Amino acid sequence: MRIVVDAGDITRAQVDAIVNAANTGMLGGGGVDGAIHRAAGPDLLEACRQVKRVNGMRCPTGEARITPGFRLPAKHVIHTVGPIYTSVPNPAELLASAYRSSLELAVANDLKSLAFPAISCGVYGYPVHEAVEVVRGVLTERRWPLDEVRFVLYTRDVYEAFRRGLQDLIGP
Ligand code: AR6
Repeated sequence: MRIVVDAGDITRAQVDAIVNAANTGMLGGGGVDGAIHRAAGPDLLEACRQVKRVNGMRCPTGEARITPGFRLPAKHVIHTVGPIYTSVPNPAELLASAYRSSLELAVANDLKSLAFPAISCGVYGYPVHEAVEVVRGVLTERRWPLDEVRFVLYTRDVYEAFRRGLQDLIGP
């Protein structure tokens, strides 16, 4: 599996699925979530509304759900919810679970390429250097039967932290 770290806007990524850093209600928001909904068009919101709610949540923290990508170049969106860093006793476990659930859902749907943003590293306040260590752990905990996992990072500091932190895993 090739691991790629790119700077840029994830809504333009040409992969089988892009991952959205959503919230448990899954009806849109700011940051990367807002950008993905704008680029995909209104059908994405409707598809999210159709996702079954359990205990009032469409996607509990650490889990993932899949929808079509509609107007995006990516055929699918995998919505996951990372932890609010200071609101839970076990943020690393929940962040790992968000990445792992997204990868597992991609595999279960026979997808081959996936692009992630820096989940929880925006308004949810996860320190980026700690987040990169969590990402490393999930990427290396098992063999993932995918062709490519890409990280598309929007700000320079986050991009550089991912590049440095995943240096030895990044393919040619
Ligand atoms: N492409 C790639 N990354 C982006 C883009 C983009 N177009 N736009 C922003 N980012 P955030 P969170 C980066 O706040 O911390 C939403 O309101 C951004 O710079 O989007 O998981 C949801 O609805 C940052 O590095 O997600 C939730 O309520 C990273 O994406 C809440 O925010 C994640 O920042 C989730 O918070």
